[in-house]
Amino acid sequence: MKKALITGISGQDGSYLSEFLLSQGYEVHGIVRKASSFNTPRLSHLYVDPHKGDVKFLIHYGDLAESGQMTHLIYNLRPDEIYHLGAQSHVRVSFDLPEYTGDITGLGTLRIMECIRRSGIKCKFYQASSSEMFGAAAAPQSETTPFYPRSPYAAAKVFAYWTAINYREAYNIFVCNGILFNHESPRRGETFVSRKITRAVASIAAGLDQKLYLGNLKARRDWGFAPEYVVCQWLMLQQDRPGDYVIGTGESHTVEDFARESFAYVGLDWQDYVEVDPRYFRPTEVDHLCADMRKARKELNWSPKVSFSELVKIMMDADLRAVGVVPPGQGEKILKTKDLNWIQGSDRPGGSDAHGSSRSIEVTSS
Ligand code: NAP
Ligand code: F7E
Repeated sequence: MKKALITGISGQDGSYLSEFLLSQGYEVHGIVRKASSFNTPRLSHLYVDPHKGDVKFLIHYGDLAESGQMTHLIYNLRPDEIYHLGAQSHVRVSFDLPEYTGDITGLGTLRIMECIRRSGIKCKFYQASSSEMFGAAAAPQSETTPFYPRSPYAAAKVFAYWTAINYREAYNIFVCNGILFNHESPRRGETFVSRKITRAVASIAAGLDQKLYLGNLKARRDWGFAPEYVVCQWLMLQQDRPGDYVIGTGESHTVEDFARESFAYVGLDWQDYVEVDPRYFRPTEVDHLCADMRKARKELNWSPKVSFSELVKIMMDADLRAVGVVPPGQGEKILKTKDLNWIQGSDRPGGSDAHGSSRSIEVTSS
């Protein structure tokens, strides 16, 4: 049985990737930060009390700022594959916490690469690189487009990208960079613009709110559906040779488009509700990201099945249910047609509860 270790397992991608790997018969280990409050709502449905035996999903405490625990874990677990998804991943926040972002998002990768090298174990490594690294480079962006980072987050990811490649070349470690464009879902963090919009529209539709305040409405992003993207992370590590891949849909839309589609889904006009608050502007913005993902199409035989307007409907249905409104249901129907039956949360195809559970995961010592 293959063993995988996931950093950032409590995040959007980590939770979907766990479910996908479990469906493939893996034993899945993940690292979570110690918090004083409940920080694993995306994982609670996967948790099985280790006392029950034959458990395939195990959580360990760790922090990307601390290499001791990571070395201990990697050396003792000897995973076949490491998916490094942990990061301070919010671009706007990185302008306020540049040093912290550099430490966790940039140096965090170096720490894990060093753990692998020094522990001497043979494992494959996935680095969660980002389209943000392209920054001001003209769209569409491919694996050969030069990077032009426009935030501390993007600069940290460029450092991590090259660090990963250096360890591949210097120490012959199987390392892949997935250069993923924006991917969203009902599990997306609530301060990223897609989820901020769908949650606000659901609240407004439920009569709980009146306005949605946003920043730059003109920024264009290539938005895809997160469960499809974690499959690519796995696919990269199943290839005969390591490589770096751009993953996206090849279509871009503005923030305004996202708001328009979301409000229209519940029969509202976005212009009646959206106001611009310049406090959400960024010191330097990334205007246009759009993937040229021909390499992934050819080598991984992958292409996305969920379109932009389908993504909006899937997220809207989930957020409407979360505030107790029966949704139009188009998103839930779409989800059933996309071969994503490995999703286990309440946002699974055919599931209809609000996402999340209040069951805490109790971490045992590792
Ligand atoms: P996310 O939801 O923000 O999850 C980030 C994860 O990293 C969380 O589990 C978080 O733990 C963990 N983390 C943060 N700081 C940590 C620390 N000091 N030590 C250990 N863990 C820490 O991000 P995501 O959307 O799943 O994205 C996964 C990865 O892909 C990230 O590296 C992100 O930068 C990258 N990426 C994302 C996208 C996208 O559109 N989603 C696109 C390209 C690249 P807590 O739950 O405790 O905060
Ligand atoms: O912003 C604009 C904002 O924060 C998208 C991360 O997963 O994807 C994500 O980074 C756009 C930007 O994502 C608001 O200025 C307008 O132009 O949802 P976002 P991001 O910055 O693209 C990349 C690929 C990653 O790697 C990152 O980890 O939307 N925008 N108004 C707003 N953005 C936010 N957050 N909030 C607003 O009110």
